Amino acid sequence: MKKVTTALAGSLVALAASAGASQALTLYCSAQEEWCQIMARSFEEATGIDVDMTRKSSGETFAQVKAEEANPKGDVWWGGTGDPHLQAAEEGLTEEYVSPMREQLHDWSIAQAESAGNQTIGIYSGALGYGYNNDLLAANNLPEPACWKDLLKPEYKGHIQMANPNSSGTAYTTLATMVQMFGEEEGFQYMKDLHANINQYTKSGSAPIKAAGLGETTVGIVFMHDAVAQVEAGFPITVVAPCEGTGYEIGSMSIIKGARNMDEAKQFYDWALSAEAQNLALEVDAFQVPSNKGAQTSDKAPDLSSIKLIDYDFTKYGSSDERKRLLQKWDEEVSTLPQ
Ligand code: S7P
Repeated sequence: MKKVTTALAGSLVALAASAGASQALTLYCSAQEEWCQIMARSFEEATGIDVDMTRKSSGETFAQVKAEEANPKGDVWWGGTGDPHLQAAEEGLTEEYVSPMREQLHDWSIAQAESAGNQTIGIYSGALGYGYNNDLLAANNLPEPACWKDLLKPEYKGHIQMANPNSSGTAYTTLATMVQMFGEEEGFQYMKDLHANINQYTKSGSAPIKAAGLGETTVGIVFMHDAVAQVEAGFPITVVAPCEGTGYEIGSMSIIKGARNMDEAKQFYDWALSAEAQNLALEVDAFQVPSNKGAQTSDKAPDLSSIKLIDYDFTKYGSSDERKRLLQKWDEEVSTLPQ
C-alpha cells in the first residue's frame, strides 16, 4: 500500500512539474477546518499545485455551487455529508469521474458513487448522535439522556443546541433520520417537540458540541465523531449513541461541473482517495471511518459495528425533490414555532 501511494505522490509531482508552475486548485471543503487545512497544505506539498481552500458547511457549499452553476469557480468539493453531494449530482452540478483509486475503496464508498452516475464518491463515514457536558448536566440536576426521545423532556428546555438543516449537513441528517426512524408524521412531531428545547440553531453542524465543551449549552446534537473530538480535546463531554438507533453519513467528494482546473481536480480526487491522504485525519483528531480499505481508523473512532444504525436511504434523502421538500417543511412547520 505504502509503495502504491508513494508512487502516486511521485507521479503527481512529475505531472505538476511538467505542466509548469502556475497550477492551482480551488477547493471547497465541508469537513472540519483543521482537516480541510491539512488536506490543502499536504496536497500542495505532494504536487506543487497551489490550493485555494474555503471551508463552509455542506448545505452552504451546495448553495454556493448551485449559485455558481453558470460560472463555476470551484474545482473540487471535498467533505461534508453525502446528501447534498447526491443532490448536486442529480442537478448536474458535478462531473462524472471514475478514479483509478477506486479498487482500494470500501463497497459503501463505491455504492455512493454508483448511485449517482459516478458524480460523487464516499470518503468517510460516521454516525449521528449527541454529546452532553457532564458538569452542566450535574449542575442543572438533569438526568443522563440515553435516547433521542429523552431530549424531548421538558427539563431540557433551553439546554439543547443543534444546527440549522438548511446550512448544515449534520442537521439535515438529523431531520432525515427522524423521518426515517419514526415515519414522517411522528418524525416532524419529534422535530417540533425538540424545537421547544432548543436554545440556538447554529450554522455549522459541529458548533453545538464545541459550545457544549465550552459550557455554553448542555447538549449538542452532532455526529458522534465530532463529540469524541471534544473529549479528546479535554472537555467534560459524554458521547451518546441513542438507544432507538440512529442515522449516519457517507461523507463525500465531487468534482464540480465545468471546473476551470479539471486536471488538477482529478489529481486531487485521486490523491484524496489514497490511504496516505486519508491517514491525515489522524493528525487532526478527525474520527470518521475512512473509505480507503488501507487507511487507518483511529481506535477512538465510534465503532459503527456496535451502534444501532438505521438503513439510511441515501438515494431518497439525497434526492433533490426530497431534500428541498423536507427543508421547506422544516422551515414552515418547525422553525416558525414559538419556543
Ligand atoms: O466536522 C466534521 C463533520 O461532522 O462535518 C461535516 C459536516 O457536514 C459539515 O458540517 P455541517 O454539518 O455544518 O455541514 C461532516 O461530513 C463531517 O463528518
